[in-house]
Amino acid sequence: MSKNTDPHNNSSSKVPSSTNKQAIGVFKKNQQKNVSVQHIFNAIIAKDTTSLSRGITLIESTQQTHFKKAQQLIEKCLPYTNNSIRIGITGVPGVGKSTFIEALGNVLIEQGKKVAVLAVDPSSTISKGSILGDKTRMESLVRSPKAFIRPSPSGNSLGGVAQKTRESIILCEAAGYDVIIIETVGVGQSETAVHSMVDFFLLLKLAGAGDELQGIKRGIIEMADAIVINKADGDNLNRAKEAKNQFRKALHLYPLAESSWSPEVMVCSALKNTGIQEIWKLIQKYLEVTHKNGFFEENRKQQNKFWLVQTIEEQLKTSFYNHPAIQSELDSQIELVLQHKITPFAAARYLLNLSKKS
Ligand SMILES: Nc1nc2c(ncn2[C@@H]2O[C@H](COP(=O)(O)OP(=O)(O)O)[C@@H](O)[C@H]2O)c(=O)[nH]1
Ligand SMILES: [Mg+2]
Repeated sequence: MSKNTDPHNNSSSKVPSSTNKQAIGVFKKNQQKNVSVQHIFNAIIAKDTTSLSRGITLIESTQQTHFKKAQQLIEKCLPYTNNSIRIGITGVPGVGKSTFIEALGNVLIEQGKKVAVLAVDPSSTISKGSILGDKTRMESLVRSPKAFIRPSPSGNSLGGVAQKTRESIILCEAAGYDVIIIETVGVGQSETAVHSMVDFFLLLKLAGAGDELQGIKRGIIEMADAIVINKADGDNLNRAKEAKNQFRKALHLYPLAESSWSPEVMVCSALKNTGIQEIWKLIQKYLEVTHKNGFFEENRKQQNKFWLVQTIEEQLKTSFYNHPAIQSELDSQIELVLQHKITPFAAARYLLNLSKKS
């Protein structure tokens, strides 16, 4: 606590009596704003969602003072983590992710579980929206005291946004959420980022016009623990079943994953609430298999290692580009390279050396 806001600090008693009331008012206001990390932590552990939101806001903040507080908060929460199931959901906009999360979330809540939903949406800065902006699709989850829904943070880089989500998971776990669902749209590398922070990765698809694997990034298929064809209802039901068979055949061509889990293909209707229970059973089966063969634990360890390296790279990049010398020299070096006066490598070396000088 800083000197000015410390109630035990003698200097506060030196405030002239005429301004005493005012000073106390200001003090109270500041105190509200600057709630201590310990206070937020205690409330998070006590399952207070307002404080959980406040903690995540600290994590998402770009202010240096908030950054320090956020790191202290995360450290305090760490011993209370690692006891949730983390599920990643990806798919193109409109495939039904939000509707699906609502349906799955309700199944979990009925079983007495608490569910948190977070989002990694690298496009939200451009669209100024969020994939969770359409909270109407999650109406009953939004209303449930057992669910916590947090829209995507905005940020300049996917790495930054993803890291904040990764840290937010820690707070959600400390607040006692049993299942954490991370939603992402298939933009850029966001699937890779989400894949590296979840235990189970689910790809939502629509039945196409036959050639099911067309237009899917190979990497996503390799990451998926399940492919679920949504909107298997009405006229679409048969096409969805056909698509399922095609995917099943295609998946046989892929080598067995490290988890030794063979990805499953299923159909569901998030809207009509069919097939959702089966998908939850599948996820439980996956957990059983991977707990037994040790992959679950090993995967989380590897993910921690990944985030360590990722964070270093992100921080190095940020501090490099924020370095005053780099900010004043970068453009002229680029110009020299464009004019063929120096090579890109020489320019890079020069700038890197420059950034090392304080
Ligand atoms: N028929 C049908 N429509 C669905 C289903 N799931 C979602 N939708 C509709 O598809 C549209 C997009 O859903 P949404 O959940 O917002 O997709 P997201 O962009 O992937 O989050 C909405 O109009 C939903 O009502 C489904 O299982 N069947
Ligand atoms: Mg959505």
